Amino acid sequence: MALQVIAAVKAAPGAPDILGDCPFSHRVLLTLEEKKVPYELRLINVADKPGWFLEVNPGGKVPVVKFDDKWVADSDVIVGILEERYPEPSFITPPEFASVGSKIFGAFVTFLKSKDPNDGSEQALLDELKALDEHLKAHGPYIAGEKISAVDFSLAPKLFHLEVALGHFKNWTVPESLTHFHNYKKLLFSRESFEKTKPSKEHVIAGWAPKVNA
Ligand SMILES: N[C@@H](CCC(=O)N[C@@H](CS)C(=O)NCC(=O)O)C(=O)O
Ligand SMILES: *[C@@H]1O[C@H](CO)[C@@H](O)[C@H](O)[C@H]1NC(C)=O
Repeated sequence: MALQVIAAVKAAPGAPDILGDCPFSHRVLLTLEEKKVPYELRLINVADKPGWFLEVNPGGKVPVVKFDDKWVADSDVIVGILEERYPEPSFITPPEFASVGSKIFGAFVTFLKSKDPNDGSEQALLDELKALDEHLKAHGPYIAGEKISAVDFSLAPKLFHLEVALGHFKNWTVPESLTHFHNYKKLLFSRESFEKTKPSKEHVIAGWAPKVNA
């Protein structure tokens, strides 16, 4: 029998007993939930990392997941192992779709931190969102078509951060005209796995505040 899987993920800022606001942690939890892998959850206060956590994971980043007796860092690596060990249901994204939407998170963070409305960062984000909308129009409703896959589980938590943080700090919303994008977002955010593993909006805002105000 396989040993228990343990997922160590970010706790909420200032609330070490509440599930936190790390999109990479969220992605791993979504994959565990969707594959129905039983797991033990451990919340890590990244402002005061416990000794055992730094011992098994000297890099100090969350998420880390314990398989058998080995702790593994990095959500890409973790998701790959989950796919190998728990192949059903398969969430393998066809390689031609694997990088769709991959520039959105970086563009979002640049725009969020920007203090100059004329630096082009809003347009750069809009361009990435439009490209995703067009992709979804041609191939949707998910990135790889009818079937949800790993790339969607990676992107969904990032889109949640984008919506919450830009709404709060910039009173900014994704244009309604990007209808395929909005449909996609609704499909993802309404999944049971997403509802169960998403951070609260307050904690997403608290997580970004120091970076926005830096
Ligand atoms: N490439 C890593 C990124 C993980 C990452 O950046 N984690 C952040 C939280 S979202 C973290 O642990 N930050 C705390 C720190 O670096 O001390 C992954 O995909 O898992
Ligand atoms: C936020 O944006 C909406 C729509 O553009 C506008 O009606 C509202 O006045 C804005 N609120 C603030 C606080 O700027």
